[in-house]
Amino acid sequence: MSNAADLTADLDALVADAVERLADASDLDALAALDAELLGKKSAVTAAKKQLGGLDPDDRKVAGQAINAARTSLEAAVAAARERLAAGARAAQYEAERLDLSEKLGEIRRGSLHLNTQARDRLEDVFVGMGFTIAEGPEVETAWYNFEALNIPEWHPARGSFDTIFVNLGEPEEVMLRSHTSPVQIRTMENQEPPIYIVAPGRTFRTDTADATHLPAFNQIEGLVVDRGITLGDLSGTMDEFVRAFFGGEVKTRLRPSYFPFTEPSAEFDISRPDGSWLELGGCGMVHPNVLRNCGIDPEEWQGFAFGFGIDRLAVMRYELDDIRELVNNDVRFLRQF
Ligand code: FA5
Repeated sequence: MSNAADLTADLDALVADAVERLADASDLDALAALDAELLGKKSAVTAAKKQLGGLDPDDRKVAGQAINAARTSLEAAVAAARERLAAGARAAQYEAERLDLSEKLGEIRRGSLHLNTQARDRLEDVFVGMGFTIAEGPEVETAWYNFEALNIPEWHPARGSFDTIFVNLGEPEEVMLRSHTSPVQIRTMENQEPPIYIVAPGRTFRTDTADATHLPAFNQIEGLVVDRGITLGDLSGTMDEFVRAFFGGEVKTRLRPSYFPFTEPSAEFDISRPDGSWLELGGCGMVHPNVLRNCGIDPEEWQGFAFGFGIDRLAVMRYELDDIRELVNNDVRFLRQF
């Protein structure tokens, strides 16, 4: 080193060159190598410091300040480069680990309510619109509610026609899966003073073998009206109004004389299919005086009508299905159509 002025000029050039190389450094490894080269034990600034002793006192002071200034500039340039590269590395990491939470619009598939649920909702809407309220009862019933209170004593042959599934509880044939929704009539009349206008949709069970029109677990909707001066005309008018609201204008209806122990007179209620044939939808009739008496209601003062329809069969009609079993096969290709 010749003198302080030369040293200062050399250091300025070193700093200028270093700033450029640091700006070019492309990753943190390259930066670490430059850091060692510019500021480490074998660096130019360290070597210059070692030569200070050979200078006269005035030059030494000037040179010392120049070396310190160069070191400060180099340290600042290294720190700036490190910050730049670290920010870049963080951004690259964020990008690599980013989760794509946006929706893939092409793959959205919206589910829909099961046909039975749609039919049941619609039934409820139609009857609520006519002033009825919704009632419910348990799916496991006793012989009293499922049979006896409905005027079907133990010896009555009609018990056999219900193909009942019994539960192994209590006396033999005492507890059962309800074979119809009619027990809800009894539970309602026990708990509610007339006038009564209710419908009760729900699951029902029989030992029936599944075929095109039968399921062992199916759904019914019960209707019960108890009021003063109710006649067969009210029943027939309600049925007509219901069919008009549920199916629209095209469906024809007919009442066929029939027999149920809990109604007198009783009828079977049929609706016309598109091919002209008739489908039995359910039974109906005027509530039998014995049933009213069993619930503590005076048949001299109050009269009523009741009906019980198969909801699954209503769904078959409404959605024009060939086979009631389609409702429970759980074939999504079928269910997606609705
Ligand atoms: C009854 O269950 C009476 N409780 C109906 C009733 C209520 C009459 C109130 C009078 C007053 P029935 O056994 O006919 O009646 O059944 C009524 C309807 O349930 C049938 O018309 C049919 O639509 C439906 N149903 C009966 N068994 C099945 C089955 N296995 N699968 C699908 N639907 C069925």
